[in-house]
Amino acid sequence: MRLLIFLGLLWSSATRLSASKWPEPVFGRLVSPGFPGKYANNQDRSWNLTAPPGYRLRLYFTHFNLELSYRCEYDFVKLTSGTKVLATLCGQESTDTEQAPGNDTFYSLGPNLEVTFHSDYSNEKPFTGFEAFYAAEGQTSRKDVDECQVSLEEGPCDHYCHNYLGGYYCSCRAGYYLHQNKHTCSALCLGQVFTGRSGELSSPEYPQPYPKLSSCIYSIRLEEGFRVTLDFVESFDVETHPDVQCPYDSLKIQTEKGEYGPFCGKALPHRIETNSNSVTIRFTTDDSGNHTGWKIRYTSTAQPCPDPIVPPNGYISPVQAKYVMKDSFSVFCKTGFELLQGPVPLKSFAAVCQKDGSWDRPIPECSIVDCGPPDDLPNGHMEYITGPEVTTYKAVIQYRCEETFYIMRSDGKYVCEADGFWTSSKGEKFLPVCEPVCGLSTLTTEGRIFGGQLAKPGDFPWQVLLQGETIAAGALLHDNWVLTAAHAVYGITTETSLDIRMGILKRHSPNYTQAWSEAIFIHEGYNQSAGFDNDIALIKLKNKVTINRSITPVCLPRKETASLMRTDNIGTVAGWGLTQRGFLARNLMFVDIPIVDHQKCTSAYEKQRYPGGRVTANMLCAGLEIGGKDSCRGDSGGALVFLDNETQQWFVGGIVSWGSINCGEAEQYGVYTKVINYIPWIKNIMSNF
Ligand SMILES: [Ca+2]
Ligand SMILES: [Ca+2]
Ligand SMILES: [Ca+2]
Repeated sequence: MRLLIFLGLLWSSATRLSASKWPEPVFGRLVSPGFPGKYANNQDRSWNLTAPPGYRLRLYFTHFNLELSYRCEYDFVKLTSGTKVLATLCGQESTDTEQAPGNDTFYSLGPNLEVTFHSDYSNEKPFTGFEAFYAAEGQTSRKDVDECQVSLEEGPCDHYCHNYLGGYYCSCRAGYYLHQNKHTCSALCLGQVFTGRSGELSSPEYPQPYPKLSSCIYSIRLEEGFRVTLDFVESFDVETHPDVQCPYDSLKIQTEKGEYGPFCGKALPHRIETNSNSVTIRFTTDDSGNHTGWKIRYTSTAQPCPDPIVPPNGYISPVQAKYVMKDSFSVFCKTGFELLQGPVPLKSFAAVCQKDGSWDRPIPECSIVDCGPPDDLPNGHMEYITGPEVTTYKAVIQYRCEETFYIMRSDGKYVCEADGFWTSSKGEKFLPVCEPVCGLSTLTTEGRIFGGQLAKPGDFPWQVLLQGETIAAGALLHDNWVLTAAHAVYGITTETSLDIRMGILKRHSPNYTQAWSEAIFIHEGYNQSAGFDNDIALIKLKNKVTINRSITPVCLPRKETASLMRTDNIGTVAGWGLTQRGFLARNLMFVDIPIVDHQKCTSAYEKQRYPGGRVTANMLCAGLEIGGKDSCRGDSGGALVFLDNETQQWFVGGIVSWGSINCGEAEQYGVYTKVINYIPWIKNIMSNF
């Protein structure tokens, strides 16, 4: 039975074919890949279309948007008939060198037409490609009825009409679909959602006539707390009937609380206060009429929050006439003021209006920045300039160092800045430094006598007593370093065993200032068994000592002071070393002694062999040719000082190093480490440790 039916079907279609006035109609639609979306790169498509013998093919475009390139080399649609290229198309509109189809209709030469689409490897922006329709048509007298060839108004199709031999069909533009009646283009207008706090919506094509047989739904969806207001604007034209309410086309508005409409006619409907945050608008049309539709502008409001009160010394942003739900404002303080919520400082502040019309947090205040009590300055003090104990923004204080013994390199003026830090006029946020003044002494150079004398208080305030297994001396540098001879501290391994005393004249005085060494630096060129070259060392103290009349550092020589240490210039050396009577001195003694010609001193020691005694360029000699005045054992490491005439400060020119075994011997001299040769070594250690 089934076979019979099948044969019957075959027979009937064959009968219809032969009975047909026309050959089987050839027509169709071609689109670029992905149409109506953008086409991809590297696409190649071709279509071989064939008309029945004696017929030709007609092709035209309803949409064309390809990348434009010179001579359409990148992307193109090519139409070929047999061996002849009919057209190579690209771009959107024709230019001098490239062709776009526009409203042109293309015809094949003979029955064959090949359509080729090509896209290259890139696109500067997305392109939507093309849509084309083709159909076979007669070249002979057997003419088809062209159903599309009537005036547009009365045409059988809403959008596009496509004729073919023995019939026609309709198609629609993007955004529409062909209604099942085959000629109406219904709008695709479902599910449009608006979430902005205001906006506009209108019927499709507005202000052109709206499409037929369409059912559109628009939704306004705002957060809870907002209330939507609808205003019909510009024009309103929806098909109506004099007796029946909106029987054809209608506009209805719906909220969860109620319904408005249906609306139709030509009068603008009144404003609608929906009192809702969720509004649905439905628009349905029938299959006839030409009406321009409607346009709605919607706005929304919410319960307003009270106007924010600007705190003194602050400002708010943004400034608005009204603040409603979700609106926010920030508070900023003027320079020198900071946000304070109760006792808590805030980095920033922003309040948000809530749906019940209240702000979500209280407004903070702008409190003046307070830098707080300034730090104490070691060896100095501070004065309030702006007012007693005023430590707020722009307050000024003045640091000063203790007079005479300390000096400040900066002006010591600090201002409380907006960041809450006391800041110097150079922008520094750390304390100034009170540096000890060096080389102050009560010693005078008037009426110098070349003989051992008792030192008076304040004469040698830099003099340091090093009490180890033997005694030695040193000179205070800055307020935490002692300069001495390498041989005086050589071999001292347990550094704390070095008992350092300052501020004394009597060696056994119980009233001394005690210091301890933190580190000892012996010159790397010093070799205990190879003479006294580089006989220099530095001791770093554990703590800074307080500078006063009896403890003051000695200065280091300046470059310019080299001229004060030439032959016959007089230096002064102090110490508790062996006296002429052969005992260690109880009281600090000093002698004034002239510098001796270097050559003379060198030859003197060449004549008499002293163990390891060779005078080098790193040494100074001082003493009297007749002998008698000299430094001696126990004085080692002490400073040979000179007065800098220009600054009236004493500096260390030499360090007691070595000499004849019989101190004060004639034609033998005291030998001192030449400090000026070691300035870079001293400064390097003092600045790095
Ligand atoms: Ca391309
Ligand atoms: Ca036709
Ligand atoms: Ca209608």
